[in-house]
Amino acid sequence: MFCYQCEQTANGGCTKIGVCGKQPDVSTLQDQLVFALKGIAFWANLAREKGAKDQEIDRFMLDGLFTTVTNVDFDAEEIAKLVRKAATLLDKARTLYTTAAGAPYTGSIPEAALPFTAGSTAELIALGEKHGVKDETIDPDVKSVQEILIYGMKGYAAYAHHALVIGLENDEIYAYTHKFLAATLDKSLGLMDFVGLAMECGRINLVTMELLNKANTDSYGHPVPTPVQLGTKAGKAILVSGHDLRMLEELLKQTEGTGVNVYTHGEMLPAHGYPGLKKYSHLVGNFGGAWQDQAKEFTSFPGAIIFNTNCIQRPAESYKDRLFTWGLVQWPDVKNIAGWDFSTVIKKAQELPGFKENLGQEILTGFGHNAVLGVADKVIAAVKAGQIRHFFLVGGCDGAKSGRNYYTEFAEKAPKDTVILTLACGKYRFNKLDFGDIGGIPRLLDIGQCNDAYSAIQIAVALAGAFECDVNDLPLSMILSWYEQKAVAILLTLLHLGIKNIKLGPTLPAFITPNVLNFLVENFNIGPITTAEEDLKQILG
Ligand code: FS2
Ligand code: SF4
Repeated sequence: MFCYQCEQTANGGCTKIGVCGKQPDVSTLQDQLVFALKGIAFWANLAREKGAKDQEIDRFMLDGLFTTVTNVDFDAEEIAKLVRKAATLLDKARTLYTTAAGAPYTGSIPEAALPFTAGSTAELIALGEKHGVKDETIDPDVKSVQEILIYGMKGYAAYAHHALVIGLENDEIYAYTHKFLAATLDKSLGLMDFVGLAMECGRINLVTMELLNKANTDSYGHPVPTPVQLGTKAGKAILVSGHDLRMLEELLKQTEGTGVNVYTHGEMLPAHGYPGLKKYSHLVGNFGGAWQDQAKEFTSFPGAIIFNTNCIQRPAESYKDRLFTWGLVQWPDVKNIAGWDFSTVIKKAQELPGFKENLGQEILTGFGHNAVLGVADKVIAAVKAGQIRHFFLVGGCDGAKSGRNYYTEFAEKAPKDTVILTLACGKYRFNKLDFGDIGGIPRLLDIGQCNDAYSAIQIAVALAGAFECDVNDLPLSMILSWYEQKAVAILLTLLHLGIKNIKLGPTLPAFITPNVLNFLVENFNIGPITTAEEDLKQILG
């Protein structure tokens, strides 16, 4: 196996087993799945040029890409099923093209687009071994940007999947997904072609985050500032981890009146801010911290636990029998709920002891763009009066590395006349600290999940409009932390929008070569984080 797609990768690439827990068979099957997706895209892209498309093929691209995101699917047999389906859809896509064109394709067909035998899992693993991420026939810088493109696609595929679960999809996302993946098979394309495609991928991620924002806010209303209980309410309990709001809503409906309370975990925390979800009085609080602490924290959760998206880790034996996954999330020997019937999860929660009443601290969430821009006059007046000197967007993923203490220190050391906007699970590094307020405006504003980067962009654009300046000239700095591929997608969006001077940590991606890094530094002045003191000094001058 070789995988270097996430921040915690071992010494430039995981080769024996993933630091995430991914086994070599899983990694190799994921390689074969991505290889087959490229082949499907080759035909689907050509078919679209002839005016033909297919919903099953389009939607499968999202499933396939999202499945290979870090901490989503660890079950070899489940990934093998997807590879078999990919083999069928490869044939379907080829037929789609041939029918639309009225004749078979006469150009040269890349290996990925040729039919393959959907055999046993062992046979699929053997195929995957030939189609790994490492490819020494490709120039390393081209390969680097190709991987950036693919990881960005994996990121937006997750967001497009959440939107589709609510019922919204956008054909432009599918068209570009085929175009991007097909491009990775085109040997005539050079470095700057892939740089252009990566920037375009950032645009498609923006389109996708906007779609997801529409899906979420049309269904549940715009988030409003909401206190979230971090202690426990007496009663039976289910913990929901992940990003998918629709799944949480269904569970809330099915637990209503059963005496089972529902808690959020990790990236589900911002769900409390949505009027359509907070109306359920048995959505009682948030349990635990960021994803990487789950094995330690879930042991003491006396109820059922369900993951609806990443980030699942190897479950400890102490809670494995009360753990469930939903949708694309899979762990071997952990029960997966494939549809919308959560009765097994609810039954499990009812058999378990549940919590005693032990209320604790409350923290605020729900500062999406609608809420923040609702008090824009107050914010702008505070900036003009010199009460707010600077805004920091301290956002992104959390992870286990000790270097991530930087983000806690940065937030703690940010001067009292600065406001911190945050999003995604990196906020758990500082969201229980008391930052106070500036004239009634809280100094820490939780915008939401990682996909709510869309909201952060809306806020930045509105502020730039109010101050009649470019976003890059605002008193706003982006201090980002990355872990998995959604962060890559968001970074590409920010670069597509021309955002400069981003500070990125805790370490730079292993898949970025020195030349590609130089390109990013020269064109976007993106740089690694240093120390909280140094970076604050440099930003605030
Ligand atoms: Fe955190 Fe994991 Fe949100 Fe990432 S809970 S690292 O999926 O997308 O963020
Ligand atoms: Fe390693 Fe990350 Fe790949 Fe897991 S996803 S195998 S930790 S690089």
